[in-house]
Amino acid sequence: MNGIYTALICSFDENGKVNEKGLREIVRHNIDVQKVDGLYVNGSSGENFLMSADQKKKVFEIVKDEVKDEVKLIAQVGALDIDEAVELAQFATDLGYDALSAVTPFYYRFDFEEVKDYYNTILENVDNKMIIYSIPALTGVSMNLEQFAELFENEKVIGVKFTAPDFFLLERIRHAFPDKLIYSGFDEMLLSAAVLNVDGAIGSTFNVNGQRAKQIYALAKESRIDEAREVQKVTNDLIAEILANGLYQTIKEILKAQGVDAGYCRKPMKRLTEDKVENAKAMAAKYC
Ligand code: HMN
Repeated sequence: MNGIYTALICSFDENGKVNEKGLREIVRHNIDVQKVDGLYVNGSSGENFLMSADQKKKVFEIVKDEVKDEVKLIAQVGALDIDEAVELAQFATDLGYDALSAVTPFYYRFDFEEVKDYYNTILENVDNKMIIYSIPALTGVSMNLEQFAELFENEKVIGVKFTAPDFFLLERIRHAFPDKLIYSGFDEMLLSAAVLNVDGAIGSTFNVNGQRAKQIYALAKESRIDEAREVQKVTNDLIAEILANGLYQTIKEILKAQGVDAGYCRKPMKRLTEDKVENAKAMAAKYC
């Protein structure tokens, strides 16, 4: 399960419906052009929290059907409705997804006992492995080393997608849990995380910059840090432009400029203005 995983974006039509043809093209682009090791499906970048349960299932089905066993697949099933999370976990497991992931439950400021119970409840009901999805900036849920240790006591919890700029905590988790999988979640910090010996990374910008992410990761593993820093520099030039222009919309426009039918984002995410679409085309020409 090591390596570079794209946090897959999803193609929606003008009315917010899943565009199956476009989604298949995005999957193919990631496998054939970006050559990533796996896909993280229905994460933040897939607009998971803007979709109905039926739409999420449709995405799981289409992606698995397109991928077959070409690359590894992780299904993000976290939902505030715990019954839905269990149902999605069972659904993705039956489809053959290699592992599950679930965002920490958010919005109601759950205490740690509640967070732990959420993961254990999902895992009691499904025969699959779990990667904790920790993204404090969006969920407001921060966990310390002892709390990660408690979650890791469940043998089915095999790792964490660590999307935080806290390299002290990342190093402590790596040191304490050499056998758990740690995936770096911020693409702009990939090199720093790779130096701390993470097992891989999961990121949105890999949809358009996966090849460079693979280079950074491989160079860091070979301790070729100066070369890795050069690739991270170009990567961060691109990421800075993407973030300034609108994250997911710009990734979609960059893909469209390369002939991939990446569609639109779901409301309330807004459309890019014409100027910003032109900016994205320029990024495609310059970086892709
Ligand atoms: C997902 O769940 O879709 C991703 O794994 C999330 C991932 O960590 C991304 N975070 C967000 O989009 C909030 C990053 O790839 C991020 O987009 C990138 O580092 C740019 O800041």
